Amino acid sequence: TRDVPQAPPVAVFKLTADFREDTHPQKVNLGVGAYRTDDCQPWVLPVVKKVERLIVEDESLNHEYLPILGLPEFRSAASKVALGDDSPAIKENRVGGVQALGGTGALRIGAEFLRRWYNGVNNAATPVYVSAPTWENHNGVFADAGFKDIRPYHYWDAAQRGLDLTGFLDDLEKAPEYSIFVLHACAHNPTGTDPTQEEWKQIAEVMKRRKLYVFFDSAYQGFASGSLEKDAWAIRFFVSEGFELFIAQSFSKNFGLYNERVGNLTVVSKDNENLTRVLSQMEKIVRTTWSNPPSQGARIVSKTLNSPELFEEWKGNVKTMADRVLLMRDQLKAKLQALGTPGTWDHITQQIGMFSFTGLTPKQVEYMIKEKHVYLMASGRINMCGLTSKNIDYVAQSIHEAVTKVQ
Ligand SMILES: Cc1ncc(COP(=O)(O)O)c(C=O)c1O
Ligand SMILES: *[C@@H]1O[C@H](CO)[C@@H](O)[C@H](O)[C@H]1NC(C)=O
Ligand SMILES: CC(=O)N[C@H]1CO[C@H](CO)[C@@H](O)[C@@H]1O
Repeated sequence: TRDVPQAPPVAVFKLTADFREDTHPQKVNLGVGAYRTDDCQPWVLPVVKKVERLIVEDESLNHEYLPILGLPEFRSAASKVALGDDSPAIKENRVGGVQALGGTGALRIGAEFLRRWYNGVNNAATPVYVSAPTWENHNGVFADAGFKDIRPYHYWDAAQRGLDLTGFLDDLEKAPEYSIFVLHACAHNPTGTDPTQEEWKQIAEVMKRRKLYVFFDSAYQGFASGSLEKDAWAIRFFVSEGFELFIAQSFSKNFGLYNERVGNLTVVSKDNENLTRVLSQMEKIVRTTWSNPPSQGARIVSKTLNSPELFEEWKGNVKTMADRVLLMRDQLKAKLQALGTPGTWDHITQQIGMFSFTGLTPKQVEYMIKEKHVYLMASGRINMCGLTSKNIDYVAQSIHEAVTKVQ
């Protein structure tokens, strides 16, 4: 083991560790990607508490192994969150789900499948495109699944603080046929900037014409707008356009089940026969990866989704979280404008989901951390849920100082 180099820490967890050690009374953590209440506390969704009690009382449940592909009622949950109740693809029996360990696990087994089987066998050389910037784990997940050619595609226009649609479309046009594109289904992490419906249509048109593969990452459904339907618009549009695709669904954020590792890899195939073969290979991959998935989180999610009353209650809980984020966006923008902080701050309310890409430079971020004890990612990304009615004035004042004092 003398030759094992020390790996660098994962930036976002390192930031939280530094925050914990900070003893300043006004310190604020805007780093971590998890929901916080207005008292800065993690939130157990009331519907989750209720279902957990039902599970404890349910004498029919046990701790036997689950099937390799997951809890059957989770894999087929009646409400069909991502695709919608009336999805023709579901009626045509060409959609299947694989329970996975969080969104990350769904990405990983999907990537593993594509490397083994997509477009012929052993596709290590197929280009995989991820947005610039993206959730940093996308690179690692596809690299560890064996892909050798991972490339960025244009996404963020720093000058305009918005989507670089021209660059994005251009990269789609130029990518080799059959390249794989990882698309954020909604609430893009870290920029909070999504294509509009018109822009998605243009993206889909090029992807279809150029025979590019769509891998949706859906980690924030419900968080962007408060509506599950609205946030699934892009996914449902691509499916209606006849794409074969994967969707890595995470229930970490919208159920607040971060540590239970609940995810779903949705496979949309051309027909049922093809789906069956794909799932048979998925079973092989899962068997050697985690063998059988854990049950508690999947039970909570499927019990909630399969009961009309609990489902309604859950949607209300999701909206509570989304609305708090929207309120913090309005207030942060208003406070910066009231302070006369140089620059425009409209992007704070134009961006959606948990994160905002503030536009603060690495030097300004350093000032925020060192001088103001406000912790955020070096990219300038902040978690809107880290803001509360108690700390928002302090944060706005700190941003104002950073922008006016540091270039
Ligand atoms: C874009 C994106 N994809 C996937 C994930 C992973 O979610 P999970 O915790 O369910 O693995 C995250 C979590 O931060 C994310 O931001
Ligand atoms: C998992 O994916 C399958 C296929 O899309 C779907 O039928 C099922 O409802 C999904 N499960 C959950 C919990 O969303
Ligand atoms: C539409 C499509 O891709 N269908 C495929 C399903 O599987 C059969 C059998 O391998 C193929 O011939 C089809 O092309």
